[in-house]
Amino acid sequence: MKIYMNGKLVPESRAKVSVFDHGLLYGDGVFEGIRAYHGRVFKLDEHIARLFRSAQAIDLKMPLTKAGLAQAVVRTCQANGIWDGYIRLIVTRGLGNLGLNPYTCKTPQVIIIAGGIQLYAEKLYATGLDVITVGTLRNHTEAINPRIKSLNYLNNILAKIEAMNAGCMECIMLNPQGFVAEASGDNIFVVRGDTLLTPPSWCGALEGITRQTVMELAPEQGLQARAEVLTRYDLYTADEVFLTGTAAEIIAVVKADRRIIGSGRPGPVTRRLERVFREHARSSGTPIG
Ligand code: PXG
Repeated sequence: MKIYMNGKLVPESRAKVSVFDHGLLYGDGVFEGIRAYHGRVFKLDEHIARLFRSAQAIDLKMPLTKAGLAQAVVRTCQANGIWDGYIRLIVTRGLGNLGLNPYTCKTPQVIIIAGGIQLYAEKLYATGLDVITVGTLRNHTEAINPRIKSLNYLNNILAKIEAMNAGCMECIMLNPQGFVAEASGDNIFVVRGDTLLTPPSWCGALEGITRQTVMELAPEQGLQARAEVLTRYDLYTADEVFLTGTAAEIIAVVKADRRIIGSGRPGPVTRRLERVFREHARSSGTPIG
């Protein structure tokens, strides 16, 4: 595998990061997870735009332009013969010293890994997920804003640990006010009749690219979609619940806190959106060439 590192494609064995990189020392950096479907990079410009916003939010100056970065992603896919795959785009604060001060780091490191993807087992799409709401609250928006897709994922990992130890693959995180925020690595939607509801970003949700795509596809399916404040009541009383994310795409949630949601099986709206999303993903995007 060839890894893109700061303008060069290097063999995996030489793709090394310094122990003084603040990405390692402090989780100081930002990233994106992107999919390639059928020889095209899905929503590349949207991912790059979000990465630049994340970088701006942590006062990290991107060392290349959006167009330059998009080209680097495509180049990395080409070099690895990627047709269907998963791309991890990482920007670390770069080399500094052992102190916190980010301004000792002169050059951000840009790393692109284009490889395969580990997905939820197909069976889970057929049965739906069983989730719990966890005690670990989503970061307060004025502590680490969840709109920043940063390398500091401990908040999500602590939530994931609770979920795994309770025998669940995913969990629902609440924000400090008790409102539903998102899952540990996916956004959440509630289906109520012909309406899709998802928490607004100020409730602690990442502005997910898959979430946005679902909201754009909804009207063609006769569905309304909007951001709304949600509580656990809304999960327990929903017709259907599903999660969205680059890796998961769309996956049903059929149980929350041991309570059965709707029919207890992936519902018709979720199944239709899964199909429509897959068709859309496989027929759009930036050609790898
Ligand atoms: N919320 C969070 C906290 C995420 O990390 C999403 C929502 C979905 O956003 P997109 O843009 O992908 O629709 C994510 C996605 C994993 C994993 O292995 C998931 C993500 C990042 C890293 C790993 O599940 N992010």
